[in-house]
Amino acid sequence: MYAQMVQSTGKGVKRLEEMSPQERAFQARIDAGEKIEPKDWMPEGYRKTLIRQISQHAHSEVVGQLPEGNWITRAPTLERKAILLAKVQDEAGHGLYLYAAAETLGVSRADLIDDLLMGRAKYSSIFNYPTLNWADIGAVGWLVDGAAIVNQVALQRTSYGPYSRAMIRICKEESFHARQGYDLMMKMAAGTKAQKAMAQDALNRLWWPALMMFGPPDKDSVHSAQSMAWKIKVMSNDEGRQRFVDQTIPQIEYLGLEVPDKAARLNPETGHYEFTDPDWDEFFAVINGDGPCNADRMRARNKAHDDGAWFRDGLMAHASKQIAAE
Ligand code: FAQ
Repeated sequence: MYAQMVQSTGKGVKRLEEMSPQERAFQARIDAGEKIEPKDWMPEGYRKTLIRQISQHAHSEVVGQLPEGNWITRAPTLERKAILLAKVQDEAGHGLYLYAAAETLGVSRADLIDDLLMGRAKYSSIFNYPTLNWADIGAVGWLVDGAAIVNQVALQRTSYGPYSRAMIRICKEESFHARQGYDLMMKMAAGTKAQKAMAQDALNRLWWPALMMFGPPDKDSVHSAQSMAWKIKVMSNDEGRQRFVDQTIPQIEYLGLEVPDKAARLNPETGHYEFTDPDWDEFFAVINGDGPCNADRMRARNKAHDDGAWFRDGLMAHASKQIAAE
């Protein structure tokens, strides 16, 4: 089913002979590894693709606060609560850097947020899964931030200057997120039988959605070819997924947990793990609004936005008074 959907929207790369002289000069700058800055000329498709990707990334950071935010009041110790609070706050900050980077492309943050709240914009599929037990908080930091880092480290080399600079800063903070997640998993895996079972359960449930974070298989990816030619993306979806699996399976073994994919095997010739694909029909259902928590997430974001109206109004009133007094 999903293959049909992808074929109907699939796109290739614009060939050199189809480009205007201006587009060719732009492509030459990209090929030479130059960064593109907000005031530079850019093809409309480049601008639109960046707005789509950066804003979806920003929405993911903001919606991504919800599954973990849900556990702040239930963190088992003061130390864990302080760590989780700091992490969730960091995600809000990442959203802000990314909205600011998108705004350099001539869109307004208010419009982008409106797109999210009205269900017109996507955010990462992973945040439509629930966090059911305390070990999920460890697994989110370890697996979700871990997968995000694999992608974001590559995105530090993206061709658009403001996005690349935002990624450099975000990656520093994400490394702390992943480490605190793994630290929590180490405690749970080395704890009582019940704690170890919670850790395994969290891993079993989040493994497949974490693999989906990298997007559909390369052969079905709509945007990859053009985005990679423009170096908006510097790594393919399958490459990212492979890197993540290669780094994570040894970490699972170190924890003494079982790899959820019973067929996963290290291929000694390639040095890479062979692994089972996640259920791509489930992935497309989730990104099209039909995942376990899509409705909850949208309700929570809309409520937070409505509840914050008085604060935005106050800021605007204060700013108008200051302008009037100048
Ligand atoms: N979820 O043609 P492609 C984080 C959509 S990190 C939802 O392959 P593309 C940190 C895609 O938009 C997570 N939708 O797409 C954190 C397109 O639909 P469209 C966020 C997905 O863009 C941790 C369609 O499928 N990171 O939040 C997903 O070339 C913990 C076809 O796919 C980023 O956003 C998905 N997983 O490659 C926060 C990184 N995958 O737009 C809080 C930047 C694909 O045409 C707590 N983004 N789609 O309607 C990227 O690198 C790329 O956008 C990919 C997808 C690799 C995600």
